[in-house]
Parts: sequence; structure tokens; C-alpha cells
Amino acid sequence: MTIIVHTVSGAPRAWRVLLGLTFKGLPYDIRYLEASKGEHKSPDFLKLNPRGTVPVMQDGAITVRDSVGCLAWLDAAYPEKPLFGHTLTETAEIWQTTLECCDYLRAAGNGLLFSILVENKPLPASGTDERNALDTSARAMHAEFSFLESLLRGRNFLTGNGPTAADAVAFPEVRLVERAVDKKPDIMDALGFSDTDNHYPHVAAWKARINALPGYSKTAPRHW
Ligand SMILES: N[C@@H](CCC(=O)N[C@@H](CS)C(=O)NCC(=O)O)C(=O)O
Repeated sequence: MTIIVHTVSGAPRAWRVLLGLTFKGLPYDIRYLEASKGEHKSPDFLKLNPRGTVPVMQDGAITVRDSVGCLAWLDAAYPEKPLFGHTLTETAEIWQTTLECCDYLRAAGNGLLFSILVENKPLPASGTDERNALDTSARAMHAEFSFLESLLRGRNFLTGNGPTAADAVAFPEVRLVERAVDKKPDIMDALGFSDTDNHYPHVAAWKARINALPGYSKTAPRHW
């Protein structure tokens, strides 16, 4: 039976699961929900996930919600090409990096990008409380990019030479920053994000490596 992933196109947390499936080389189908029509809040979808969020993954009779829950379940169900490592040492590093990215990288992204991409607000004037808060968020995101850059020195992926759950979680968060640079170049430039590939060359090479993986293009948001 083919694994089904319910998502909304461009949803970074659901993208994590699509990447995990791709890293493991497992076949899957995508069911796209239209967020603008509220399909992720429909009674039928709420039966699968009462929170009305994506991803939701189904494999036969099993339904799993929450992106990291899905990644962990995939390793339990399909142990080949593990996303969480072969050895206890690898597993420790992958889990800690995965959860650090879930906490700190995602929080930095929310702080930086909500007003820019979701609320569509202009850059607040210098010296205002709103601008100070955005500058603080930008510094937090630069710190997270520097953290990823340091992990990637001398390695192809965040925790070693093959892609793992940590890469599946971090990559969509990083691509979301890149999307903001594409959509709002002036604002992102003012916040120091115009030239991230030169500032963070290991992150840039890592992104290119993930882009080049077989099956990557099926995971990529349709409208980005
Ligand atoms: N912790 C959850 C978060 C899921 C989540 O926030 N999904 C977003 C898309 S990336 C969503 O469905 N948002 C719609 C909403 O909250 O109504 C996970 O990792 O799966």
C-alpha cells in the first residue's frame, strides 16, 4: 500500500516528511489540501488530525500526524536507510540536531518571517518597537544560519555524510528564508539576508546537494 502524505503546497513542516520519504527512497503519494478553502479544517480532515494542521501521513490503517512523529514512525516501519542513524552515537546527534532545528530554527523563522510573508507588512521604520523586534529576530536567524554553517564544515549533511531527519527538518525552514528573499528582497536586504549564499557557503552547498538528490523535485512546493 502506498504511503499518503496530506499537505498544503509550500507547508514547510509537511515538506519535512516528503524529504524524509525521499531520503529513504520510499514511494508515496501527495494529497494537496487547499488552505484558502479551509480544507485542512474540514470535518473529514479533522477526523485525521483534530488540530487541522499538516502533515498527516497515512500508511494503510496507520495515521500519523506531526512531522517529526512521521519521520520517527517511518524509521520504525521501514528500517532501511534510517533517518535517525545506524549507531547510538549517530542517533544521539541526529535527534538533538533535529529537535534543535524544530525549536530554535523554527522559532527564528516565525519571528523573522511572519510579518513579512504572512501579514505582508512593510519594513517598520528604524527605532520603532516593531523594527527592533524584527532586527532581534533577524539576529536570531543569522545565529541559526551560523550554527548550521558550523555543523556543515567538513560534512555533506548536517550530521554526517548522508541526509537524515535533521536535514529533512532544517531544509524547509532555510528555504522559507530564501523564499522571503525572493518575494521581499528589499526588506530581507535591510535585515542582512540579501547575500546568504556568500555569507553561508556551506549552507549554500548543502542546499544544492539536497536539490540534486533523486526525487527531490517531487517534494518541492508547486508554486515556489
Ligand atoms: N508540530 C507540527 C506543526 C504543524 C504545522 O504547524 N503545520 C502548518 C503548516 S507548516 C499548518 O498546518 N498550519 C495551518 C494551521 O495551523 O491552521 C508538525 O511538525 O507537524
